[in-house]
Amino acid sequence: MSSSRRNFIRNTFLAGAGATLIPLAGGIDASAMDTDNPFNDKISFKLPDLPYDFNALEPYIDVETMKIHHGKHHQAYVSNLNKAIEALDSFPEDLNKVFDHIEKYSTAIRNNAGGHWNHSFFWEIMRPGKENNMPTGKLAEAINKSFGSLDEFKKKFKEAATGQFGSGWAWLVKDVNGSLDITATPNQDNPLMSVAAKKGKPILGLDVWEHAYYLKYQNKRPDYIDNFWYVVNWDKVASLFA
Ligand code: MN3
Repeated sequence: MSSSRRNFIRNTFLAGAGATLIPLAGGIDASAMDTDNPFNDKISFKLPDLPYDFNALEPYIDVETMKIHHGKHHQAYVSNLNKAIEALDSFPEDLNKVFDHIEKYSTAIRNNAGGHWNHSFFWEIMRPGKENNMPTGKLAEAINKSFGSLDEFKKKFKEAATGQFGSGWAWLVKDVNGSLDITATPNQDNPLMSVAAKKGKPILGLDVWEHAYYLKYQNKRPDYIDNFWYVVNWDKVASLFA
């Protein structure tokens, strides 16, 4: 395949990753993109745009936090990932392939590939806040089946999110049997990684690093978690669950 053709596909893929996250969730097979070369020779990851304005999640998540979180923190994961893979001969464009064998990669790649994927995901599963924001349909049924009720689910998710010592993430995952489960991961790990204590497909995730909430909530992580429920994009979560 010519390099211009490959670049076209790569740029299309990256645009899609930011907009829908479907490629990140496992849709794209890098080997299908170029049969001669299962990996692409020069990969460069890019910061996706937010799917809404920086102030769109106010008052639950403040504009300053969003600007720094996206423009500085997420950008740093992208830049450091690009730096970490610079010397490698090849690197999969589909981060799912990296997460499947994360133990084979450096700590820098683990942290920054995780950071890039996790934040791209996080932006997508939020939207401008509203009262009585809750899941519907099959997702609501599955939550009730797995946790007893929405309130019980929120309680268990909050326990996981507050219980994550130091920096990390809380997740709602769909496991291999299609059941819902809650887990937490340290640093920028996620449940797609081979090393995860509980593996599954993330359908909801909450960043509980202090940089995600400290400007507005200081040490009150539980208040940040309570307010997160107003901005969850349940339609997106439902589409990831389906
Ligand atoms: Mn973060």
